[in-house]
Amino acid sequence: MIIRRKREIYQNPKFYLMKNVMFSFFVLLSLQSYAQESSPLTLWYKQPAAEVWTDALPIGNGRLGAMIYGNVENELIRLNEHTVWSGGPNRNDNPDALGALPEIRRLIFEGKQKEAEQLAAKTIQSKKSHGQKFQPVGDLKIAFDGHNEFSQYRRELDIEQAISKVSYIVDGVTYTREAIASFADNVIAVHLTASKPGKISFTASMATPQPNSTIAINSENELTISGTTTDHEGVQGQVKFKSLTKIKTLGGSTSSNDSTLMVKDADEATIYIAIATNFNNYKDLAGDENARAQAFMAKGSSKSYDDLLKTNLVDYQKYFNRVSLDLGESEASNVPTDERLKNFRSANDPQLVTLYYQYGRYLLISSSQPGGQPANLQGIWNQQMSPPWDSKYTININAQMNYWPAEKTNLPELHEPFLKMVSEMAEAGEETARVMYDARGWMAHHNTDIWRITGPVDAIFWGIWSGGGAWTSQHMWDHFQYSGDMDYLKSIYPVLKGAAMFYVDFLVEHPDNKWLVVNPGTSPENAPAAHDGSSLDAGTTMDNQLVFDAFSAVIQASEMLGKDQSFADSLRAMRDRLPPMQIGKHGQLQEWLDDIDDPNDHHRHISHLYGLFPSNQISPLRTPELSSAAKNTLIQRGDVSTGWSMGWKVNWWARMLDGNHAYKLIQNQLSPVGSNQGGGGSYNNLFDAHPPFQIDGNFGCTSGITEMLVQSANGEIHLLPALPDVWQEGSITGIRAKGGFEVVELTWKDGKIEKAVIKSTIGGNLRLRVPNSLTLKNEKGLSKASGENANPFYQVPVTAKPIVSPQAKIELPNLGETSVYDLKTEAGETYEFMPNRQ
Ligand code: FUC
Repeated sequence: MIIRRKREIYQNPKFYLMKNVMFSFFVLLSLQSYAQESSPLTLWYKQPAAEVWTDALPIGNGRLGAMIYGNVENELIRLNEHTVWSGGPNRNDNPDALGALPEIRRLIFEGKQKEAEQLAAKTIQSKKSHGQKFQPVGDLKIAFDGHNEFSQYRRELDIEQAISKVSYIVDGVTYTREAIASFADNVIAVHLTASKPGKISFTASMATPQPNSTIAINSENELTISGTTTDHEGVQGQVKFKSLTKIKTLGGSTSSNDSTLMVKDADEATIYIAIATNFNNYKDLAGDENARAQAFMAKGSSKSYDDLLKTNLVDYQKYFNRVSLDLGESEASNVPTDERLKNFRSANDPQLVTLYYQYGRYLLISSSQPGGQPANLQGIWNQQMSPPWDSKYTININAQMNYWPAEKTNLPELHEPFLKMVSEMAEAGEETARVMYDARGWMAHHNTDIWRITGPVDAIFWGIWSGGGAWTSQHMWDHFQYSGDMDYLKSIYPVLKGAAMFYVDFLVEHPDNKWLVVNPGTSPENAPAAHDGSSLDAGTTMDNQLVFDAFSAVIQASEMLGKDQSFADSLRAMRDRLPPMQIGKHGQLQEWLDDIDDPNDHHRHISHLYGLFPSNQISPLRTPELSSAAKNTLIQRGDVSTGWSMGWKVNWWARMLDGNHAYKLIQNQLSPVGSNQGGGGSYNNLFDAHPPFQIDGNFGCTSGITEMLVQSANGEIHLLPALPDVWQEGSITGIRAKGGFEVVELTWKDGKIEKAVIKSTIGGNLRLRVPNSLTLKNEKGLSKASGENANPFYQVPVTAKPIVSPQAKIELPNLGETSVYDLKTEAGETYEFMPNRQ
């Protein structure tokens, strides 16, 4: 409270004099109780980030990103803008694919995968760009002469308010710095204050790793970086960017030289940063970066920091406050975040889980805003000209994982940049489907970038995967299923249909068993030893699951829209001819068509469990044998893995209804990087560590924690499906479920529901599975569930019966008791459920 009161007073200029007198008093008070007074949803540290980027703290507004180091004497703020990418509009298809396709298919069907791979390397692998690079803009450096000796240092990121703060004392003066990324005005604002007047003196300068750039001071006395991004793999760098930095002070004086702005003896100062590019869309770079940056700066800098802050709180909390999570408190939360991370495995610190959970939502709000680019491999935060994997969009898992929390954690608007990218890939990928595979519809390989390339990326081992269209378009289907918005379904139907259409032409009949299979296909990034290390195969389990989903979405959509019936019928017939899932001799879910999985394979990708999550083709309740096989596979692969793979595993164990195992993975993920014998973990700023930093694991874990508490994928809403022993009491609010439902509140005690409040936005049958028997408060109508769920958003396509190896030992899941109810709901009504204590 003290911190917030301080700001209210501070915001009003009338109080300025009074402020100076009272400020020291407040600061003294507040510093003493800082740890207790700040929101529990705060990352905080006792030391600056110094040189370590993954110690710095991220802010962003979906277009601009900044990493704030909190260094006392030499503050460093590393800047990003969402469209600063190397290269320019380009395609990377390889038209030689088409001629070689029959031969590659024949070789694979004959078991000559290695030969097929060699031929595909020559003919399918791209001879052009393998994707462009997301690049940094540069650094703002702020030097504070004489601040080398300081005390009472604290650095924090308050994710409830989206403010980064630094405070410390030098010579009896308390200095504070706050920074925000304004959503409404598209500037980053850094606000510098001191507890005594006239104490703010610093010099500000810029640096950039961009080679084609200049740094200067313009006629407005703004620090500028003007540049053009670099060429890469034969594609000319064409993104022009402009960064403007302006300083406004209260009191004191400002001056400048060629490349530095100086502030002397001011009472306070605000630094405004605006960045813009010429990027209009993936085909068009005709924008005017100078005019744009100037317009952002003019608007942003016309407002005081406090005005920007006030608006920002509203804009940010509009999203953030929709969900709250309470898993209890403990003493373990009283130390800085980096120490909590070290202690987490041995301490009971449920608030670190809630912090990490909400941090996933904070990061999505900060890196993905409507109209902007989707969060890439590093969200929107990157300091390197050549970041790992170009910080682009790997669409065989990583980019999708970024958006797993979007619908369920009540941020559906933030899904938009990704969904827009899917429609753009659908445009670009039509040519790829036609030129490379003579197929209608559209497809994408395993990576894309800001130019929406859909041709193969990287060596053929990785690049040949063809499921990018099938998987990413499921996000559109999901977005529809959560809202039930029929207009939206109409608008995306062509994209869904195009993704399915590709397979109508691309599937081929397997010569032995007559199944329809993807050939050449892969199970992303893995290869069975039996194929001489070649990843190429026909009818891999994940490919079959993806085609199943691509077809099923169109079949259901065509029913709902009452159109394309004969096309849907043809998809039904083809869907029936896909290979069923198979359970192999080790009791595993087979990754390949043949029973050749190695039970000692610990590969991070377990792509054939796509069917368990994010898809719903496998479930302990509906397909118990397959679920047991999936469990055996998960156990054989082991827990140790890269960060994103841990994030996926949290979701898998949640879907397996095993909360304790899911929690074990959370423990792994919330461990300092390096402590999981070769696996991933977290950096001090709670960024997910592959390692290196990849943001997908943050988002994956936020999704997984939600899946432990609320699921709606399997034909019903399941409350508390995978509660671990450590979270026997808690509450969550605002979680969305398919079919337009919102779990407005869910409170539990001793692992049983105390109260559940569910809102229906579009009506329809609510089928509810819960751990304890419930009654409906003040109302009638709750009945034991019977038959199929009549709600159209809860129709789960029937998974074919698996083929089971005679050697497989399968132990069927032993599931806890649950009650299942049906309730007919009305649009706009809210229903409250209480324990049935009779
Ligand atoms: C895939 C993964 C890697 C990494 C990269 C971005 O290639 O196999 O682990 O996540 O994407």
